[in-house]
Amino acid sequence: MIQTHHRLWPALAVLVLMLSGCSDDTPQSGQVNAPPDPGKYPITWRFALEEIEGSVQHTYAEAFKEHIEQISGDRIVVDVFPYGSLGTSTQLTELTRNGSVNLAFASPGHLADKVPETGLFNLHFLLPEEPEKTRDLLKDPELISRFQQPYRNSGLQLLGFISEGWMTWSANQPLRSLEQFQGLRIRTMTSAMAAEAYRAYGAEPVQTPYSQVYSDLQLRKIDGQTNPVFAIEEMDFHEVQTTLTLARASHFIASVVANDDWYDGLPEQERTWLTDTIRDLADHAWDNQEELNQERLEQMLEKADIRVIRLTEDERELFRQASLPVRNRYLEVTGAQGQALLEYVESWQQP
Ligand code: 6CS
Repeated sequence: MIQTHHRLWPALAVLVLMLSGCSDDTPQSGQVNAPPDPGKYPITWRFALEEIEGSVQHTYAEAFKEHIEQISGDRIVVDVFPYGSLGTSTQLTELTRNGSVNLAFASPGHLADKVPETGLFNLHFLLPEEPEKTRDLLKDPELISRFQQPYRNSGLQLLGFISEGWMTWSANQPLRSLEQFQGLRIRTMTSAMAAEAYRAYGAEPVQTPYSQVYSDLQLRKIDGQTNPVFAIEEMDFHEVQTTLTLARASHFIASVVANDDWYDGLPEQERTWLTDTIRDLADHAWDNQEELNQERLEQMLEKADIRVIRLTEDERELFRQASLPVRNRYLEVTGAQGQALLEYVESWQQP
């Protein structure tokens, strides 16, 4: 398992995709907004993932593929590229921006350096406490519409947000208090905002790509990391960590994005297939992450000598207070647009 996570990306595959743009044996979707031409089908949509097979993103992409192929009567064929076949999250965003892939997952933990407003999802204790409210917020058309322009500024069309579950803190010690965070070398996703959230607790964040985390833990270059339970299990981090702290401080949020020119050029029928599919999969995505996280926690407890700690409400409150100044940092980076987004999301916390 480890070797597959840590082998070098096939740089050639990235190069071939970049040079070939979207062309392959099947024609790609039209660049002009014209009625669908029956002669041009089937066409292929490329969908790149930040996670390996069996993950939340992979399960989502497989459901997306099945749904699109079914409603389009196989006119659209979806090629799914799991993590490891094309590149790191940041590279996948680049491949989407330049049109080498049509669709991708882009997590704010990495994306916030490119689309600063998405740093919002790296803030702790911001989303509603009740899971159902967070599920509804992520589907909220108003929220998605408010994020459209920031994504557009980076050549991306935002299609939707999904939660992949609570971020869990893993380390070789419990992380119950701010004292236990002092000087902790914790790996975070690569954006500055992802790191800021943990610097506020006194940690020394180390921003690295996903593929590097296992070996950095194994070599003790870092002391801990943070990810949803399903990811900790499938990336084998439990082999090199002794303790999981369930803090419920933040969710792992991912966005589904498309290349903006490709999206604009889609014939109306194809765009409808796409947007209907994203809408229809929203609840499936939520249920799937809940199931997968629960199942993987049980599996991990069976096979690994790992301790699980759940923070009390009093312990959580101390972290919540320590996290609040990071919101000012977010506002410094995003200005009035960020402020409006922050206020909008905060308004969802009201009972
Ligand atoms: O920690 C990361 O970098 C990654 N974690 C998950 C669960 N998905 C993608 C992301 O790149």
